[in-house]
Amino acid sequence: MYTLLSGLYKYMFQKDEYCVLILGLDNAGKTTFLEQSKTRFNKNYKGMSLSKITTTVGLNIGTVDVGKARLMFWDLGGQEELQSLWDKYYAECHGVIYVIDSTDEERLSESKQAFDTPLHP
Ligand SMILES: Nc1nc2c(ncn2[C@@H]2O[C@H](COP(=O)(O)OP(=O)(O)O)[C@@H](O)[C@H]2O)c(=O)[nH]1
Ligand SMILES: [Mg+2]
Repeated sequence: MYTLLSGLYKYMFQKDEYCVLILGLDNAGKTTFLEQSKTRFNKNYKGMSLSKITTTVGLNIGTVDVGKARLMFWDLGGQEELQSLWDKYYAECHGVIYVIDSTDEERLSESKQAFDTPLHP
């Protein structure tokens, strides 16, 4: 009976959690994307002003609830030294968002290279 009730409770109230990685070169706009998503989907969240976003050091986690799903966004630093960590997180996540600065043509090939690396560790 307990299992049945707790199962029902979970079904009704618990959200399915999914981890989504946000990858891309440094300065591509990953943190901006995360802040914008939180502002749009979390009713009571007052987004931090976009001009205040500075380089992410380490890991920046943001949670967004969409319907019955809770998305946990992992915004990883894009600096070269941190890229080696990507594949560790990559193995554990449900989805990946890869951010590219389309106006930064000089770094497009660098971005492609970084994109390919964690896919073939
Ligand atoms: N014009 C413009 N600037 C952006 C956009 N997204 C990010 N930026 C700017 O690009 C810079 C780097 O953004 P940030 O989110 O810190 O990049 P991150 O290093 O990938 O987290 C910041 O100065 C942002 O304000 C965008 O869509 N349009
Ligand atoms: Mg950042």
